[in-house]
Amino acid sequence: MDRFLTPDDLGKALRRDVAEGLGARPRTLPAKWFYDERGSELFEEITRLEEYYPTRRERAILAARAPEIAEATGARTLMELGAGSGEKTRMLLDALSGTLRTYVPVDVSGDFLARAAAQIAEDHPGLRVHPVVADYERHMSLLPDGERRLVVFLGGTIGNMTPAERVSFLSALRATMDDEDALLLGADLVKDEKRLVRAYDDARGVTAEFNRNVLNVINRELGADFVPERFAHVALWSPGDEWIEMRLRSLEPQVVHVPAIDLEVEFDEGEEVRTEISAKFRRERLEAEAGAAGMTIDRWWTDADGDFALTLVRP
Ligand code: AVJ
Repeated sequence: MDRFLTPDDLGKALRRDVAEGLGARPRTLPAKWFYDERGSELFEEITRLEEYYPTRRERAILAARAPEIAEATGARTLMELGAGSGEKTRMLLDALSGTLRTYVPVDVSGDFLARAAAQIAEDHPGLRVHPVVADYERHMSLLPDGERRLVVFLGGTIGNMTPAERVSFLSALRATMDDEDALLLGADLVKDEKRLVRAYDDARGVTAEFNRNVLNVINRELGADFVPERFAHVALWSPGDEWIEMRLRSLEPQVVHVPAIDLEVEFDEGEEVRTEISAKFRRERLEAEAGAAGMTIDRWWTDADGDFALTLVRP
């Protein structure tokens, strides 16, 4: 297992993000801090909600197109960014079994990676499994290369980045790619606003709990005294940006202390913290961004309803 990120680095990054994000107005927190053990469980639960369509749609596309993906790429190395998609990974590994030699899962959580990698290795004797602990937004140039590499970035997680972040992410990835390499990218698509908002504001309140969980993470890791129930979950569509925004809205005037960074945060009643953006795409936009990063969209597959796209992007 390669490590480009220690638990200590992660702690530092959290302190920096919280100091910057809560120390200024409008208040923001990066979406990546949702995913401690509890947050990852809640996200799994979200993927099973009736309202949350992306996971099911992407899985259906993958099920239909895995043989074509194998045929088009002949991948010998499969590198998965954010290795959290167990079932989808297995579908790809099975479809690529004719050519695949090495599987490289990349994640910020070493514990999670070790468990996932051991399971994959057990289920695929003969496959070389090479887990890498890294933040793909920061360590792209350090990630291992490999012959005929297929990089997969699924789930629509690219939507958590702003347009500028997406282009720098894609450019950094492009710089590591050879002509025979490819990127398999999952992207959620622009659709009816009501369906989009429902997917991020489900009736049972699982997404609300997921959203508030970031406050538990900050309490535990930085000794803060957030009372999550004093914040309401907000999900809204921003038409100009074409993204869903999740926010936490302070239900009352309150002061929160974050001792690890010696920060005191005053919230007005109704003041909001933006906790996530989840951009939704149109084909032209993704083509333009891939183009800006020196790549082209070679294949574009959607589900029957046109809800979600799986695309093969090439240098
Ligand atoms: C895992 C980032 C793709 O943006 O849809 C689910 C996370 N947030 N519900 C998304 C999420 C609220 C999800 N991604």
